[in-house]
Amino acid sequence: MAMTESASLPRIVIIGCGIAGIGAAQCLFSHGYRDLKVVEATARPGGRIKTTKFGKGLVEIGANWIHGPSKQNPVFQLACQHGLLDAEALSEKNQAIKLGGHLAHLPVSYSSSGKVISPVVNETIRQFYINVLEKAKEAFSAGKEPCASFGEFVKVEALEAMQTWKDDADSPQLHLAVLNAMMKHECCTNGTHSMDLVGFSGYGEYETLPGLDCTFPRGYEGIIDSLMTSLPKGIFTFNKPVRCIHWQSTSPGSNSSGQRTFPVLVELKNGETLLADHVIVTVPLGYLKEHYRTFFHPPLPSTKAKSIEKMGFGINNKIFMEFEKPFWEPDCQRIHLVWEDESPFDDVRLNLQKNWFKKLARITVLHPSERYGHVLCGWIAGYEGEYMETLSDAEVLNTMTQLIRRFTGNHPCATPKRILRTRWNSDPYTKGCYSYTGIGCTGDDIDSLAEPLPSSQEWKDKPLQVLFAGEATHRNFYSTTHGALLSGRREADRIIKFYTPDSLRSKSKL
Ligand code: 6YU
Repeated sequence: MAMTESASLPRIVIIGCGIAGIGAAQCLFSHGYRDLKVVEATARPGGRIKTTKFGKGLVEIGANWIHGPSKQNPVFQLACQHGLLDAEALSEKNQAIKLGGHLAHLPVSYSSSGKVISPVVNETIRQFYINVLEKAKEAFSAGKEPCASFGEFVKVEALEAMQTWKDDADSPQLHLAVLNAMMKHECCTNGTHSMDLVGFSGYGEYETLPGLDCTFPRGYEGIIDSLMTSLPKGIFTFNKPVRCIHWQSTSPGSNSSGQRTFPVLVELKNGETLLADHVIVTVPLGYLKEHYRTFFHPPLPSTKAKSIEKMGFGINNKIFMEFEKPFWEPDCQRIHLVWEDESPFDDVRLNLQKNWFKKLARITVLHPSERYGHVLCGWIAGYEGEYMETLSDAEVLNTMTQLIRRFTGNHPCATPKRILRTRWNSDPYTKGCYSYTGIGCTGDDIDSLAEPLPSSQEWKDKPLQVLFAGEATHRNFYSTTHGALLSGRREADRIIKFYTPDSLRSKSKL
């Protein structure tokens, strides 16, 4: 139902100007809602979508790819509408590719003794991992939970598979070392310190869409700019962190239909206040984890608080490295660094100062070099990724130089001339990269996070007040931009549905 003149009453405040917040605003605006405000803590829109200059071109500080760029993906749809993708990404062929989350390209793997590892070992481990994922999916569909964590499940399967690796020319230890590097890579994908922290059941909730992951040639931020052009500039407020959301309130105020009371009062850090009928909270789970006890008054119901604690939110930082000349072949898409003496069965004692760089196992090559220059992106997850943020640029550059030189057998071109790294844990309004499903966490925890306040059963006596969007609230697409966008639209839709003709009539009598 489109909003009518008499229905222009509700005042809606959206907290957070990432893709979820902007998506919610756009949906409400297109349904005729005009009393909107998007309040953002930082100086810029986009949140975890952030593009910057490096090398010859642009690099992504936050989201990199459209995961599953095909018709069902709303970010892909928007990118197509606004002409933001190249011909290859738009091709039917690209959209039809189904990888189910597996690697599209076999990496070139270097070992810690400076040798290139045989592609046969890489392929054995890749096949092993594909089988593990299939088995996990089957178990999940059958409602089984063979292990508490996904990491444990991989290890149980590896114990069996190891018997066959003994027959290979390369040693079982090398296979385990390659698998260990693969697990570090999985930590990056999942934004976690260890796959042992990723709950088996929750992991099974994640759904992949068809399409070979693609990038934005002119930067991911293009999607944010495109979404914002359809909205009046006046609704956005920057540099205004919210301190607390007071709900179940009865604050007197006025709107287009005169004097009335508002059930929500939003308190900003600078002491200002905003009154609202509804607030859509889109702040990252990392922020909520740190602040949920004081961010809501009255406090959150205990079920929601427990879900916030159970869900995981971790680090997947990037270190961009620019080289004078490439040491990799022109068709190389990714490089893996394999420490030969490591295995997934090791009992690792953290020594961040000494060993942080050993977590960096995955490097992607930015293609094409005409656009980016000779740029690599190293990925580093978990506590090691957090520790890296505390070091100086010079220390990180120095360590990366030693690392790349060692693994490439002192290749003459293997010296980065410049680096740029992300520091998502140090961002006070994000506190990490994206969500994962922690141990004991199920899809119901994600739904509980998305549940509004008060819950729909109570709307007869108490109006709908606080709604929750953001990537961590999407049961099947958590951790992605499309999950975030869909969650913003879902909550906008909840408000739109709340205003049935009956409820509008009773509201205008207030
Ligand atoms: C994707 C990808 N990708 C890499 C890296 C990162 C992320 N993602 P926002 O945070 O954007 O907005 C909230 C706003 O709220 C923000 O502006 C705050 O400043 C503001 N705020 C906070 N507190 C406030 C307060 N008090 N007052 C006012 N405002 C406040 N996604 O699709 N492709 O390649 C990547 C990647 C390094 C950091 C990503 C990727 C995640 C997305 O970036 C992210 O989900 C959305 O941008 C979030 O939007 P939002 O609006 O919700 O929040 C099997 C299985 C496993 C599952 N995982 C597999 C999938 C892998 C995910 N991919 C990740 C990979 C990369 C590389």
